[in-house]
Amino acid sequence: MDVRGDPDHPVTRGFLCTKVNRYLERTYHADRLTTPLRRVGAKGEGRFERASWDEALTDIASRLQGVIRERGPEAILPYSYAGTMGLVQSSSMDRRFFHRLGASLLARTICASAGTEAWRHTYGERVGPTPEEAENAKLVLLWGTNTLTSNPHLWPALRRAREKGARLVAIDPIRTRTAAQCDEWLPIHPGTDAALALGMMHVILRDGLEDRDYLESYSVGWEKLPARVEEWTPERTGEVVGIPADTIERIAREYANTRPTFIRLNYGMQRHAGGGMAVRVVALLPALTGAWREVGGGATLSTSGAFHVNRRALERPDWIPAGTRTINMIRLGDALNLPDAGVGGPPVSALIVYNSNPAAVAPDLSKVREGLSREDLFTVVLEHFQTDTADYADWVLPATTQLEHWDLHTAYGHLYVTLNRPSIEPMGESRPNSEIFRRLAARMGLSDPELRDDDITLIRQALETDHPYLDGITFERLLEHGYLRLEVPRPFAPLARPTALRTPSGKIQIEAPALAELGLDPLPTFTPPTEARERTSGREPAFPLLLLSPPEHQFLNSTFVNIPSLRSGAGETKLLLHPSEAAERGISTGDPVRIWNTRGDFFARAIVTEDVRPGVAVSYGVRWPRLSQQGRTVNDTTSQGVTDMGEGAVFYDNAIEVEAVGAEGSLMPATAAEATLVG
Ligand SMILES: Nc1nc2c(c(=O)[nH]1)N[C@H]1C(S)=C(S)[C@@H](COP(=O)(O)OP(=O)(O)OC[C@H]3O[C@@H](n4cnc5c(=O)[nH]c(N)nc54)[C@H](O)[C@@H]3O)O[C@H]1N2
Ligand SMILES: Nc1nc2c(c(=O)[nH]1)N[C@H]1C(S)=C(S)[C@@H](COP(=O)(O)OP(=O)(O)OC[C@H]3O[C@@H](n4cnc5c(=O)[nH]c(N)nc54)[C@H](O)[C@@H]3O)O[C@H]1N2
Ligand SMILES: [Mo]
Repeated sequence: MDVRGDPDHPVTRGFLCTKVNRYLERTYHADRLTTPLRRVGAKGEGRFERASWDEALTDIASRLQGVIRERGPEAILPYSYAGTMGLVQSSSMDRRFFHRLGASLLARTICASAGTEAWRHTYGERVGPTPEEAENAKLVLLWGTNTLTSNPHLWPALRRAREKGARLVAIDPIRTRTAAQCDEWLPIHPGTDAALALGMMHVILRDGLEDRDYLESYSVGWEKLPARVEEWTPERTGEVVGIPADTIERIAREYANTRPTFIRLNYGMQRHAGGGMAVRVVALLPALTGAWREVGGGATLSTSGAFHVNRRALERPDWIPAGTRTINMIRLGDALNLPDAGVGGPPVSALIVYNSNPAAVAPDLSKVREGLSREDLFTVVLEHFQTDTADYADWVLPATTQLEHWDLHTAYGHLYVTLNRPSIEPMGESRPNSEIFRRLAARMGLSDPELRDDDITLIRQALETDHPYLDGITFERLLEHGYLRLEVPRPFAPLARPTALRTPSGKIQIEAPALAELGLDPLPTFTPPTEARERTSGREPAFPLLLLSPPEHQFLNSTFVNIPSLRSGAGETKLLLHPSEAAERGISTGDPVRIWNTRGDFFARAIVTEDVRPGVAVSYGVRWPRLSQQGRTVNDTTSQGVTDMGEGAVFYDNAIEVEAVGAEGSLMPATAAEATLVG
């Protein structure tokens, strides 16, 4: 058996990313969970015994019924995110089940909510050029995104653009592998992207390089912009963002004078306190210059707004009891430890985790572990592997992988709907998430027929909609073709002449009055990060370095971290430091270091490099605590703070200090499978 890319696919063109290339190694891994497991040791210890599905479902159903009786249904909290993003296995039967119970709602904010909100206030739904259009661009700004690692299928399009004369510029505090491949690297100070965009707007408006006709026809509030950006001279901007004034001047003029220009903005800038505003201001640049007019011009945060699948039918939000409380997933540490979950109402008494590994991916992990350790918390984890989260479960239930179940996928970088057909039988006794929730619903005596719909029925329901983009996209046609392009115009230039955007004004909102109602500035502005401090500001802060922890090339968030080939590729946890910062602390490449702040600490091996700017430290990846030195990782230092818009995570708004520590053992404990191999 083999896993390969489809050479005819217009976006992937037959190549797979580093991780999915290893999908078989993961699926057939010796550590795959194959039966339900009941905890026999202490929480977190990881000792379990095998049990039957019948025992597991009977016990879980009666425990949940007990919680509902004693505390009410809101004492149950579902916790899920992106383990799989397929609609069936991530947001269908699970939602129906929890909505029918009346469980607490989960605000799924850990990744994209700051940008989503920012875009909603500015442009409405998230659309933009895809790789198929981007190859026409003549200037590409990769703004807070490590394309070669996190979005490699865009890269071939950018290479084709470059062959046709495009210049590629990376705006990133790190010279990532992507920045190293670009024509220019702008080493921006973290959390200051809005300032850079305001500085560029200053130059563009000062020199009369804006597209007046586009602004007048398609936007509101633009006439307030010149006064707003007045103060953002290249000099002032340069001081804030840490880039020379003449570079800002040059980039702004190049941006305004080149056609088409494409900005791929992504998550880097969102993970700071002012992340929403940053996305909004950067995203307005192509409105100012009219870059949206051309094919391949504009900005892409995501294309997910184009997928108008029938989520109402899938998730049944109409079943949610009025007034049900919502818990923000990134505040799990507080939610599990505070008597009213931090939001009012009963304590969380039952936690059901699927498609997520909060004991690794959530911020402020010491709080998360403390909460998961509570003896009066009943925890169920649906998983492929014995993760850190699973170690705290009362029941671990074995789930199927993509190779073993049906699903339907939308996308956030292109416009194709994809059907996922199972190609092998479920491993052992593993079951799809959808099936586990169907069985649990039945065991709890919930009798709605909608709680019995099978996976293919769910796929059909997702596609049942009047939206023209899904016209003619049916299960049968997907069975035949595997994937289908949405019924959108080709080429896709959604904002070339935008006359009916999904914003309150129907236009591009340079001024967004709804933001004022949220206590935010309705006009473009700079919202500084919370923990970032300019070292030049005089007083020496206790935690003078900002720690960035973007995705590792070989891992997918916390997924694949236990796959031997990828583990050896990624190696030990590292900390990248600028030579000036390393010298100040007596740290050399290869030294074991401890990184800490008031929330916690973790260990890494130092790499001294000019690939990061002074004042910044970098540790790639979300690691598994149980496969890390002393069971702690970068997320022991990150905070439960939230962004200005969307209450998103601020993983990179994280001030730390670092010190060399004496020699110690391996920074990389073995997995169970590796331990078995050695003895
Ligand atoms: N290999 C791999 N690919 C992945 C993932 C993975 O874990 N591994 N995760 C997937 C997921 S869930 C997501 S959300 C995406 C994320 O993918 P990206 O959108 O690429 O986001 P990040 O990797 O979080 O950040 C990208 C870059 O932003 C930089 N950055 C940090 N702070 C700032 C800032 O303030 N300003 C600017 N301009 N840049 C900043 C970081 O140094 C980093 O190089 O990737 C997806 N793809
Ligand atoms: N410090 C720091 N922390 C971060 C980030 C960062 O950049 N820095 N990135 C953040 C981002 S962008 C994101 S999206 C989150 C991701 O957070 P999560 O959504 O938790 O992502 P993963 O760790 O990839 O996946 C969680 C688990 O889902 C399981 N899984 C996969 N498929 C299935 C399935 O079909 N059924 C079941 N039951 N389980 C399945 C996998 O085995 C895996 O253990 O992490 C965030 N955390
Ligand atoms: Mo993400």
